[in-house]
Order: sequence, then C-alpha cells, then structure tokens
Amino acid sequence: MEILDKFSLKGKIALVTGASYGIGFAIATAYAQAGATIVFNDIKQELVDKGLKSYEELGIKAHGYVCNVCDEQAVNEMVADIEKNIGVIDILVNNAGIIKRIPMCDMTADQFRQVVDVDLNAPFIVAKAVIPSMIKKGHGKIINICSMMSELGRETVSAYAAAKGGLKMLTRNIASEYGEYNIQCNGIGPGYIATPQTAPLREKQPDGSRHPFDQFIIAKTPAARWGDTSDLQGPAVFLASDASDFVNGHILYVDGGILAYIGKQP
Ligand code: NAP
Ligand code: GCO
Repeated sequence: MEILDKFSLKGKIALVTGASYGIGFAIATAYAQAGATIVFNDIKQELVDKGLKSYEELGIKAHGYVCNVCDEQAVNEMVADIEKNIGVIDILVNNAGIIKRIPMCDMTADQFRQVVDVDLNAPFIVAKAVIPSMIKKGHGKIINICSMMSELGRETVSAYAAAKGGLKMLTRNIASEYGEYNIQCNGIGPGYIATPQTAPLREKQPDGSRHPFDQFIIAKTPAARWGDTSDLQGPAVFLASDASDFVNGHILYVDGGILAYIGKQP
C-alpha cells in the first residue's frame, strides 16, 4: 500500500458524537474529505438540523441522529440503527462534551455529576455499544476527545478536569483491553481552540482590549495563538486511518506547544 493510501478513509463509516458544529464538525468534515461516510448525533433536533445543513453546504451527505450520549438505551438503539441501515461503525469519535466553570466550593455535587456524566460516562457508554461489532469485523478505531485538563488543573474546572483526566485513563484501558482485537483507542487533547465552548474566555473587554484569559492563553502557547478547529483535522484523520494501526493508548496533544512550555517570561 502506498503511504498516502494508508491515510485514506475510503469505505469507512465514522460516528462522531456532538458534531453539529465546533470540533466534532471539523473532524467529521475531514473524515468525509478522506472518503468516510459520516454519522453524527446531537442532543436536540435543532442542532441536528443545523449540522445537516452545514454538512450539505460543504457537499457532504451526513446521517444525523438525535441522541443523548448519557442515555445508554438511546445510544444502543442509535448504534443498532446505524449498523442496520448504514453499516458497522469503523471509527468512533467521542467528541460530545460539556464544561461548567464554577469554583469547586460553589459547585453542587449534582453539577459535578452532570459534567462527569457527559464527559466520562458517555464515552464509556458509546464505546461499549460499538466495540462488539468492531471485534466481529476485525478492526476499529476509537478516538476520545480529551483536553489540556487531562494533564493540568485550573481554577473553576474541577469536574471537567476530573472527567477529562478519567477519559485519558479510559482511553488507555480500552487500548489495553481490546488491542488484541485490532482495535486502537487513542485520545486527542486539544489545546485552547476557538469554538463556542471557549467564546466566554475570548470576549472583548468593554474598552476593546483582549479578555485577560485570552492574553493568558497567548502567553502560555508557544504558537502565540488560539487553535482553530482545522488544526485538529490532520491528527484526527491520522488516528482514524490505517497509518496509525500500531498507535494505541496514546494521547496526542494538539496544543501549539502548551504542555511543553512554562509560559512567556515577563
Ligand atoms: P461543545 O460545545 O463542547 O460541542 C459539543 C457538542 O456536543 C455540542 O453540539 C453539544 O450540544 C453536544 N452535546 C452536549 N451534551 C451532549 C449529550 N449529552 N449528548 C449529545 N450531544 C451532546 O464545543 P467544542 O468546543 O467543539 O468541544 C468538543 C469537544 O472538545 C468537547 O468534548 C470538549 O470538551 C473538547 N475540547 C474543547 C476544547 C476547546 O478549546 N474548545 C479544548 C479541549 C477539548 P449543545 O450545544 O446543546 O451543548
Ligand atoms: C477552560 C477551557 C478548557 C478548554 C480545553 C483545554 O475553561 O479551561 O474551556 O477546558 O476548553 O478543554 O484543552
């Protein structure tokens, strides 16, 4: 096989969760360009409709499902429907996620649980639903969208950091448990990416200056910029393709160098 052919996703079926916009949308778009059939879900019909329209505008025929990834029965029904009507899922990207930025002592246990439920329990539920058919088919790729918070802490994101740190270990465990079936499970740890999720951290100040958090991220990132969702496309295609068949249990940080850097000296 020629080397570039190894990066092709021709004939593959990819399920990307929460992919109506943002990081999931960019990853699914790249998969479609690499030849895959795209399936995505989101929690509300309006979001699925918005996603379908955005894919269509790019000439991509995607399949959209309304499904809450925390609801095990709904996930199992969605996966069964995909397998019956589209085919066995070759690539799963656990992208759906939420964040609550609340100081830990002000956070209720219920709010903490909600974040862990979407960001950690749901990837377990969706992975569990797709693995049996991947085993039967003889291969599979699972990519969990982790975070800087899989490695680092920061004020106000205790639940998110706990969940994304857990997701890193779930990734390694899936790799350990199912590697012998030719299933590779890896993570992508995006740095600070400009999406609606991070919009509050980039809002301009009333005097037009940059948000202090925005300045902080620029100073912490050797690339001196926020990431764009397109920065995640190449790494996501690599981890979904045959080119990464011996890469397993790895977290690929796509962070412009944040984890390598102490921050800009004063
Ligand atoms: P996002 O707002 O986190 O997008 C995630 C999508 O998942 C949204 O469409 C969201 O719907 C959906 N979703 C939420 N809960 C769901 C559920 N229970 N079931 C199904 N879908 C659900 O935006 P993003 O920034 O593109 O983030 C994508 C992933 O990357 C997340 O896991 C996030 O934690 C991670 N990440 C983001 C960054 C960043 O800098 N942006 C960095 C590192 C990691 P709603 O719009 O209704 O919430
Ligand atoms: C935050 C941010 C982060 C990023 C990302 C970093 O409040 O610190 O939202 O959580 O979105 O996950 O990798």
